Amino acid sequence: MSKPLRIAVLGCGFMGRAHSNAWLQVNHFFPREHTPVLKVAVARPEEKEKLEKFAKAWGYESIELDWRKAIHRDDVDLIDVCLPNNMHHDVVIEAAKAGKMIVCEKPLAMNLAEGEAMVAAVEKAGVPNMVSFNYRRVPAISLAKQVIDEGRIGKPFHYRATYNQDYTISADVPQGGMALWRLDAKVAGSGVTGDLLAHSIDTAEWLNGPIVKLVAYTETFIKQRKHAETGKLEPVTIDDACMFLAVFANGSIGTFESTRYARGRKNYNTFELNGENGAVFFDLEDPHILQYFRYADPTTGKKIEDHLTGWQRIHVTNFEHPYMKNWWVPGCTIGYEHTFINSFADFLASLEGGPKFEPTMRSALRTQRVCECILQSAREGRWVEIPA
Ligand code: SOE
Repeated sequence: MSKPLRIAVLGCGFMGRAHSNAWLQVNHFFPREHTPVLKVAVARPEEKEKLEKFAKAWGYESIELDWRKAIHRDDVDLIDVCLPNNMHHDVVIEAAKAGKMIVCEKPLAMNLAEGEAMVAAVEKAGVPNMVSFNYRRVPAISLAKQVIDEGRIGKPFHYRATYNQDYTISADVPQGGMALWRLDAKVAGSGVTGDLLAHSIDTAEWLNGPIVKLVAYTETFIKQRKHAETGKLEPVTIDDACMFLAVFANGSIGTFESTRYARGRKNYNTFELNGENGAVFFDLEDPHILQYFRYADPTTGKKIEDHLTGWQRIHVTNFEHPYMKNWWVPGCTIGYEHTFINSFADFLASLEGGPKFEPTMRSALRTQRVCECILQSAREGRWVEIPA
């Protein structure tokens, strides 16, 4: 029996669009009991015109310029937070008090203290919640998880991650405003650490278990940028680039690199895990491919005698691959927006007695903690142990 799930999406930017599309599409591909209804689109009064266009484009029933009012509407069941990071805390706490289900964009919060308060509020209210670390639901990344859990990699030695982009190289790029709030520490909390490395950490700990200690270095290449709101040249206080070394609880060691100054790299989110029996490699700029190197049989641990041993490029589009039987026929690829659809499909299934959805806000708090330790390590120039 179909059950309407009435949604308020807060924010009408890049993520507002990605989430609206996913709510509209999810039941076409993953039939669920809940039917998402785009009830109300919400933004600030200054964005009224943009919001009206957004609401029309995606078929929202109404708009609202006061987020508190939207949260307390009786005809809304779920609050979907697609707002800049400095809004997450207040909105999530209010939504939890109102007893609403919550979807929140990453990173969870501006900092650990905010994240802790948010988790306490949602757990006290007992409301279903999720944080949108959408890359877990790239089929090739889900397949990497399956390959690792099947023991095909064996004892892990090295984890290597990058998340590189190049859109802030020009000194003329301003900071702040609706388009570039990610460059303004007062709104974003941090730079590449919270924005990009949060993705890499969520993936790494999901695949390879917890990081126990790390040492980090950050750099801000351009020290002053014009602020889009004030028009004045202001200090840049985000990290433009961050690198860290990590030790995992399973004994493997890792390197992580993230920057917005890697000329030529647009969304170069990669990882490689090298173990005793095999290895996996993934690159988001080539998202349908999982590379797998098979060295030893996972059950016997014996080297596979084969003169064709080498890296396999697996085109992750077959029915037996994660999520793919709900999409097209083998060989037909899916893209960025589908990672959000796959996520909402799993979230709805979890409301209907399916497996518990991960990551919840509690799990995303762990990523927030690692980010906090990275920034602390970079500030203090030393190794930092990460509390479990
Ligand atoms: C930054 O450019 C950004 O849009 C991130 O905020 C997203 O989380 C990432 O997936 C793509 O890049």
